[in-house]
Amino acid sequence: MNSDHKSPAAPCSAELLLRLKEAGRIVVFTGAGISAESGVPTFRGENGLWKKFRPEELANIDAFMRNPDLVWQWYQHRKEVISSVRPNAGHDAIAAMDQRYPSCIVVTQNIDDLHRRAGSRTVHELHGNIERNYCMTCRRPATPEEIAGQTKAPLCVACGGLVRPDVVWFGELLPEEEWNASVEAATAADVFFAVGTSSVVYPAASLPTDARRAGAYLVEVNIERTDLSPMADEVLLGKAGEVLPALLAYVEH
Ligand code: BJW
Repeated sequence: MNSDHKSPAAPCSAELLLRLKEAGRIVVFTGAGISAESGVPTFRGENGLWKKFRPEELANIDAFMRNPDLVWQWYQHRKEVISSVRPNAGHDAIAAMDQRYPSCIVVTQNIDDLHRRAGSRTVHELHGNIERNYCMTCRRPATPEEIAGQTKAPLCVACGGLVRPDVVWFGELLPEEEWNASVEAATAADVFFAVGTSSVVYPAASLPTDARRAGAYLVEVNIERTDLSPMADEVLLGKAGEVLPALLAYVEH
């Protein structure tokens, strides 16, 4: 049932081709790997360039309270990286699925907005967005002008509280609406793609198996096998920016 697809002649199995030709509802669940080819480092793995810092060390509230400026600077640096890059062929192929299918919902763990920039219309961001910031005390959103050029964690102009990035750190709840919409989409999907994620961070990592249990055909796209691979119906090994465009072209030929 589970197969790693590596045939040079066809980018996927006959089963997946048929499923994709007949599918109405596609869900594409993405992680840092989808943005790697744009030049955004991943968190983990061989080329996980944030490995200088383990995400568990910086992406949590205790780290921020202990050293707000360090965590703030990490996010400012990443924001600069993100604003200097463009969506890649993987993001573009996913955006093209919006035209091909009655429903194509993107559920992303990424905070980089590259799916929307590529043109995907329905994007649920499970871990927030690096462009937004808010006051930890009064929860007022900080405007881009208020935080522009701040090299230290800024204080809220309304109440003096500490301003933090609007992202989800370890131990924090995911945004309820985005999470509920993602579970609903996953459990209604005909085909569910898990693209460029190590599938180790929960509860997001439960979506692929929830989808499969509810009847979706589960396809993993990754440069290497992960903990999810044994549960997938099909594993397409390769770069998302190569695998996804080839797959789409094959379905449309
Ligand atoms: C390519 C490629 C190419 C490369 N093409 N592929 C159940 C069991 C165990 C633990 C828990 C559990 N439930 C909750 C937990 C605790 C915790 C957790 O999961 N811990 C685990 C690490 C053990 N989860 C949480 O704390 C979550 N909250 C929560 O559960 O709340 C309830 C609660 C409340 C109170 C107490 C307890 C529970 C919140 C998790 C928040 C995660 N936040 C981060 C930071 C976001 C902001 C930011 O970006 O800074 O999210 S951490 C980081 O990991 C980030 C990512 O979104 C997330 C996932 O990483 P991702 O995207 O998979 O990236 P990588 O780098 O890991 O993988 C990249 C992959 O791409 C690799 O596989 C490569 O091979 C591949 N790749 N190039 C295709 N070109």
